[in-house]
Amino acid sequence: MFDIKTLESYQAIDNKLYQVMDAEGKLVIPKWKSSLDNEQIVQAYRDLLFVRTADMMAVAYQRQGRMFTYPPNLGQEAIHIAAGLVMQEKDWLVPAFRELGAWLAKGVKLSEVFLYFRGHEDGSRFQEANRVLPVAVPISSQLLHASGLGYALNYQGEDAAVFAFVGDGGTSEGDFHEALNFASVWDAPVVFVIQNNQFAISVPLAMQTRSKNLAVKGIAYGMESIMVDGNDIFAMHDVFSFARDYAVTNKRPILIEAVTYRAGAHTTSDDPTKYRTSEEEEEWAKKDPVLRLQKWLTRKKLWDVSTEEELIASYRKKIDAEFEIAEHYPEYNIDDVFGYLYEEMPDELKRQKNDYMNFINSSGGVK
Ligand SMILES: Cc1ncc(C[n+]2csc(CCOP(=O)(O)OP(=O)(O)O)c2C)c(N)n1
Ligand SMILES: [Mg+2]
Repeated sequence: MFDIKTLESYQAIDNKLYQVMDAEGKLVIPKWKSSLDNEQIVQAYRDLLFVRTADMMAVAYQRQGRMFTYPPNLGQEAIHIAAGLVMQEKDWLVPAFRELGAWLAKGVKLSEVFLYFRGHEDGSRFQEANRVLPVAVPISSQLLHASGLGYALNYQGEDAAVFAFVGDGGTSEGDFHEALNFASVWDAPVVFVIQNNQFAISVPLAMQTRSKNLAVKGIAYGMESIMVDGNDIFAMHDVFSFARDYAVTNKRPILIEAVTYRAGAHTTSDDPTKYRTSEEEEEWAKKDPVLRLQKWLTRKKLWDVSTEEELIASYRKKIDAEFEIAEHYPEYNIDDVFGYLYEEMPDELKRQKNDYMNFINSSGGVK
């Protein structure tokens, strides 16, 4: 079991990485036992396949001109599914914009995700999800909200945690440091998760920081921190389970660096061949989180790979149906885009609205 002693033996300052199974799906910690039973692990694998399929289809919808933009999750899914297994209903999820599996686990509908990336603000008005903030595009701004939520949980005497996500690039923003400092000083139960996917658009990690790793940044704020293999769902699940318990019991924040790789483009507007090599991509493909769990399950005779094609075909149908909902959702009212900010619209905003109306008229109604 992962406990405080385990945490102490994986000091970020020593550059230690917590890993349970290697790229071949073989255990690197002898006698390790999961706190999940076999059925839960198989379900986690199915969930990994589902989000991977949905993610890849989202890219395809965008390529078909049916969605404006999309940030692929490819290669990072184990982090999200592991978080989904640990987060409880009363916990808050504070996302950045690349955590599809975690959003779905919290009850966000796939149709809402598609609606959001089709540019409709109702995609952030979750019908069934509890305690999830909307996607935050301004990098790291969400972490301040997370620390505030953690403070509020304490103030209201609730035993719950906040799961807050940020990217490696986000750790260079002032908001990251302010949020960590605030959470530590005010004992906010926030599980900060850095998804270190090695890139901030085209900026590689080596140009982002001179720190040994990103987990060490927590030390300066006096909080526990740990570096984990983000492509190892068992390692992520162990650490998330510990971190939630630690945050709620001790009313303390904790910092997790999940080391992974953004196997896809930054968004559908990006071309990674301009700034990284195919050799690097191939090296990381060998560490793929879905394949890794598949290998573990197959070795344990818990999974039959020959059933996968049919399963994925059934997922594709479900995902298409969710997309149809988003595609046929009522158009938004243009007045709502401009109308909420001021009691009386200032001239500059009137001008912008006018320009926009002219654009729509000239584009044949395309917003
Ligand atoms: C404050 C701010 N600056 C710049 C941008 C433009 N931008 C969007 S994503 C991104 C890179 C983010 O990298 P990282 O934090 O590593 O997250 P990742 O995209 O890798 O998940 C940048 C610079 C932004 N959205 N907000
Ligand atoms: Mg990144």
